[in-house]
Amino acid sequence: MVERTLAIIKPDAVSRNLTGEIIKRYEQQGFAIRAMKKVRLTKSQAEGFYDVHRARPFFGRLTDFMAGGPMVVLVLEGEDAVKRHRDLMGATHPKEAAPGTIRREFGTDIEHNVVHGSDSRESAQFEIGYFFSTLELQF
Ligand code: IDP
Ligand code: MG
Repeated sequence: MVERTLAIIKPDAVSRNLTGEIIKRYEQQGFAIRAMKKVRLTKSQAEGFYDVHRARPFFGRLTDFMAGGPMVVLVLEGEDAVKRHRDLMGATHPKEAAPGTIRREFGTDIEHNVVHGSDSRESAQFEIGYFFSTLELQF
């Protein structure tokens, strides 16, 4: 089934000039980029995005990091996009991520793992709406 998912090139990757390298991989895997922009979140906007993790011990560090610099957010579309994108990203901890995945190749540690991807169709819908208006998703 053709579906959409949200990808984020996180602030660590943007500051390390990895944006182009990562976008190239999305395109090489056949995803259509339906929307894309560069944004910098406030602390409270980062907290809203990661609301499901509010009770976790790493929530403060995670949201400081995500608000710490600009990021690139994209809507990727394709067959089975949510899972295919998660497979391309690799496991949360870069050391546990499979060879060839984005996190394995570029991630530093569990807190600086270069990319985000929605983990279900439901979270994709919430996350896409968090960053993009209907008007920005019209093509
Ligand atoms: P995911 O990004 O692979 O979906 P989640 O469990 O949703 O992983 O966690 C969101 C983000 O929070 C991760 O990408 C990572 O940056 C950070 N994180 C997750 N677990 C830990 C942890 O145990 N310690 C520190 N940071 C964590
Ligand atoms: Mg997640």
